[in-house]
Amino acid sequence: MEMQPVKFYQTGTFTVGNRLLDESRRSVQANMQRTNSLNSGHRACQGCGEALGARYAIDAAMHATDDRVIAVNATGCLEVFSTPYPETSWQIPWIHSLFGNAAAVASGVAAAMRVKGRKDVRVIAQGGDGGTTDIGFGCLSGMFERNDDVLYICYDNEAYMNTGVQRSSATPPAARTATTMAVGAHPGNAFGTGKNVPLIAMAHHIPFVATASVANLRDLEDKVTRAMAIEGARYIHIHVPCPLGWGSAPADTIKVARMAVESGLFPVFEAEHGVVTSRYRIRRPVPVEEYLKLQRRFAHLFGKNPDTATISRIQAMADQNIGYFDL
Ligand SMILES: Cc1ncc(C[n+]2csc(CCOP(=O)(O)OP(=O)(O)O)c2C)c(N)n1
Ligand code: SF4
Repeated sequence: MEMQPVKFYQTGTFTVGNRLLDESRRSVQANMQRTNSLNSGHRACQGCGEALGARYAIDAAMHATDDRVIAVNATGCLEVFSTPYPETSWQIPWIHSLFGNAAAVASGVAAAMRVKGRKDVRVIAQGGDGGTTDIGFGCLSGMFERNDDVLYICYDNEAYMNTGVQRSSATPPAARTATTMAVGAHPGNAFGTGKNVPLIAMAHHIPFVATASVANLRDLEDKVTRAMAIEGARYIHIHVPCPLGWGSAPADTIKVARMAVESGLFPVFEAEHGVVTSRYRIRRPVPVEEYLKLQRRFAHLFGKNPDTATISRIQAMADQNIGYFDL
């Protein structure tokens, strides 16, 4: 019988299994020995980007360290949905800090490990954008400035989701939240506010800063894996859509995340010691409109009389990112 080679298309960047690849090149999730660090049974909403990002990030960290990770978790959705006392979905040594001091607690755990001579144990701090860019910012900056041996991961869902979708300093302009209502002359969150924590982290000249998205889980795993091999302060900022707070369909989480990247609104890059060393170049550019339309938090920009002026201002922000980061 004539044999015909069969082409497999499921080994590319956008797939997660990769069982057809050589073992050394497979994703951590394709490995049957993966930790399942954030196990089933937690209470995250359907399509939660934060649960997905955390699962991939911590499994990759465990894989890279031979399962020697201690995680410190700020208050927020990730902590609340995973650990309804006395139960937990975490399969790793894990400690809940306060809302604002995860970085400081992690610095303390890292110091304790140093005193005990346990160089093999690696420490991760993690929290939402509120716990990172707002209330935890002072502790985080101190951790960077002292170059403490901690990887800090921020899961950026662009608002305080756990307490009912209040604005944070990572909430984008024009977005409707419980505290930036879609009313008045300029509905939603104000333009010209907020802060870019990855750039601020770079300004501390720490060894490694990266942004990542649940749209590209291989890239996320790769960045966490490399970060675990570096000594000193490291920061990874992961864009994680929140269907509940953004008003997007749970099934669209990856699509929404990808459009944030492909529109230029969420630049994916990495930096060492304050210098950008690589960036993801946009493959299929999309206008910001396509991204915004998928989310009810921007619904006031559309309808019978679309707010083209505001949409153009958001497009200008994306264009500025594309120019600045050379995307
Ligand atoms: C000092 C203090 N203030 C307020 C709260 C209430 N609180 C708990 S979680 C949270 C919001 C968390 O938002 P974020 O860090 O963005 O994480 P998300 O829930 O969005 O993942 C707030 C305000 C608290 N626990 N402690
Ligand atoms: S509110 Fe958002 S971040 Fe929180 S569990 Fe639901 S989808 Fe995830």
